[in-house]
Amino acid sequence: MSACGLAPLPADGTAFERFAADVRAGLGGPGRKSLPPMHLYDALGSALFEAITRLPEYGVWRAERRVLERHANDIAACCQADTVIELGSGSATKTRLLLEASLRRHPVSYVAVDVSPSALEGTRATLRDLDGLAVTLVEADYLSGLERALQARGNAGRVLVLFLGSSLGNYAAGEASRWLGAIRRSLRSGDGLLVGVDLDKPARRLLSAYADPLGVTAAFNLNLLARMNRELGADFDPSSFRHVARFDPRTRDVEMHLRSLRAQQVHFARLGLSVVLRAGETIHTESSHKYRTEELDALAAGAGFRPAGHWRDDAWPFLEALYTA
Ligand code: AVI
Repeated sequence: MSACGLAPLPADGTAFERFAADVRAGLGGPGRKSLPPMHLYDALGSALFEAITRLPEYGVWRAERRVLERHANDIAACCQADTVIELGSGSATKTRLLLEASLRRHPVSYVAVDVSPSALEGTRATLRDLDGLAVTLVEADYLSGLERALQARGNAGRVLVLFLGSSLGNYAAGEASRWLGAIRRSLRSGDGLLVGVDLDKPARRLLSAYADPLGVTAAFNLNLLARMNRELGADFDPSSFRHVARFDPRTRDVEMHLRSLRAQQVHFARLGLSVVLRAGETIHTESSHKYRTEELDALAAGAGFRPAGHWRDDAWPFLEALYTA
């Protein structure tokens, strides 16, 4: 503990500055309160997300694992990548299936990019015993991590970028196309991009995935308040908020919010910031878009990618799509 009784500042000053700036922008102004979903993933948030992937109601993770269990060999054959760069590697359990299939063909290096050091530790542990795989871990946000990984690629070889787990769904529509454009501009012709997205499905199934009966997703969401207390010196009382999941069939987004159960004022000791919440007011913490296949193809084409393969899970509709730069 430091002299003021707060936990020490995070070692990475830029991560702290980014969190502080996002809180000022998202909670300090007069409009709808909102925080970027990347801040859900501190060490505890990453562990809670791992728990979510094991919930029977959250079909997303298992659907992608089934696709990779069935089709990793075909995907590896289509890509022929020498270097695999994964954005948001998490526990890398599913990635391992693809790396094993690639290593059966030729040597591969793997670069994992994640904002969470604990997630990168999980990546390392999962891949520790994969013979012949050179692993590099990059603790960074996706774009700067991708740039760092590509700087090290040298002249030869083909790169495959992995963006799995429906992480693209956490970007707003305009942001998703800008993001795919940024990836495309950083790649060379012939490189690949493998994207996994959750597909549209009935609201009932989606809502039970994002408001599970055990309350694991609620804890994942409420942990953001606890994180602001720990890192920014805020005085949120998490018991005066409720996790809310809503599905909007027009946008095909599942939205997560934290609803304030009473009128309250929250103070951030480290930011010199006070935030007023009305009873019933919400903080939007995540949108999870549910794609259609043609929608993803159009987005990728708009960014300059050509389609190279589609693999689907039908039990929990999910799409793994390969594109070539
Ligand atoms: C990481 N991301 C794709 C997950 C999703 O489904 O949008 C995060 C998540 N939020 C609630 N449950 C899982």
